[in-house]
Amino acid sequence: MFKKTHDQKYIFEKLESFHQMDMTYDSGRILGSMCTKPDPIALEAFRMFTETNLGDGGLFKGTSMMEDEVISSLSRLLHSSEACGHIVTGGTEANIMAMCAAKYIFQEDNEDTPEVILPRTAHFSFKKACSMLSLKTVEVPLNDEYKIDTTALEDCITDNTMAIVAIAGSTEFGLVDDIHEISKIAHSNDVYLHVDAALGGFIIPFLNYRNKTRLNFDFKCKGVSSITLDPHKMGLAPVPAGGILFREKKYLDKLAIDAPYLTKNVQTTIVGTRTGATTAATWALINYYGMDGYADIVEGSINLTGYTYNKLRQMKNVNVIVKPELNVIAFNVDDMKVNVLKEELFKKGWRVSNTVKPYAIRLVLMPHVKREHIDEFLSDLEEIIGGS
Ligand code: 0PR
Repeated sequence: MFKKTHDQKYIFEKLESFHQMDMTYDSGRILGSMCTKPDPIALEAFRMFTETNLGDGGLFKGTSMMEDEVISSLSRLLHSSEACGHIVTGGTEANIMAMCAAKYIFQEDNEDTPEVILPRTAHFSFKKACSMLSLKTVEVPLNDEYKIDTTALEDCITDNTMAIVAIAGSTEFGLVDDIHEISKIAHSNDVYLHVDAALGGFIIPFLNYRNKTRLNFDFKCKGVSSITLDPHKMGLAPVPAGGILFREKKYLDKLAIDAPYLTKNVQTTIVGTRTGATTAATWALINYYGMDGYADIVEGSINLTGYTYNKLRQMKNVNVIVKPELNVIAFNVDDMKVNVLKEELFKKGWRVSNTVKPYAIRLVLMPHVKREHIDEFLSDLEEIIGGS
């Protein structure tokens, strides 16, 4: 028996008091998060694999096999039969891996500073990636719809262009760039194209499947080299679950590092020791829900987004910035500063986020947000605006 400093009762009471301070998704009050309450089946699977380590995959052969199966499923979801990649910690790590692979490819025949073309709507993880990898950023302008202006894209390409980044579900507005057109430009100029579908990757395929949208964003587009898609966003997996897929194994192989003393002597991830638990959670979710289950979940949130959008548009003095394409809505209010409105909403218990260009309140309607929460939110909003 080891000596203990405190008994279990004390430990768990303390833990409970920390937990009490947290917001919960169940409250329906978190309206600005791209994460959501993990699905029970995912949690069950997660618990089964907490001692696994994909960083030493030879010890955990079943877990490694499971990761391969998850990657194959995601590859098929994104219209490829041979894409390869990993389940990682999130969209940030996935985006850094893509930028890293693109840099190594660029450096095979160019010694100049690599340039990355990206829109200002790109997530700040690209700022991290560009800073860590010493990449120069070139900002491609947006069109009136807050999407990459494809007519301006070709002018941004130089001999030193390392990659173009396009977004399928932008952080601020949930908008999808014209990836079909961008892919054509990337392909004809022989430039690496990374699609950040951290949010949209677990939404768009299911909307397309139900014929609700016809958005081309994946490996069907010939010029797309890699895609980020996160199970811990609309995939309903617990954090930390991101996904990175490369069109061909040769791209992933650029990241290979020898680990000669381990059971698998090569690693192609940034992280060394890494859990298999989120891979198990993702495996369980994909195989449990399949296309129809996910389509139902996604449609629920998209329909609620449509409902909220229509209600907001009917409200006096409310301006919705752009018609939502996925599950994100940004709006502001005449004669009321966004930070004031955010503060008033905060006082009423709502946790919303905001966009910057233009300033607006941002709502992300994840599956934990239900119609009754939205109705209550809208009524509080009405009251705040009425009293302004
Ligand atoms: N790419 C896009 C398009 C994103 O929106 C995000 C994060 C990332 C990449 C990075 O993903 P990770 O955060 O998994 O590394 N988007 C969310 C956001 O900034 C992250 C988030 C999630 C923030 C939940 C707050 C929150 O409560 O809104």
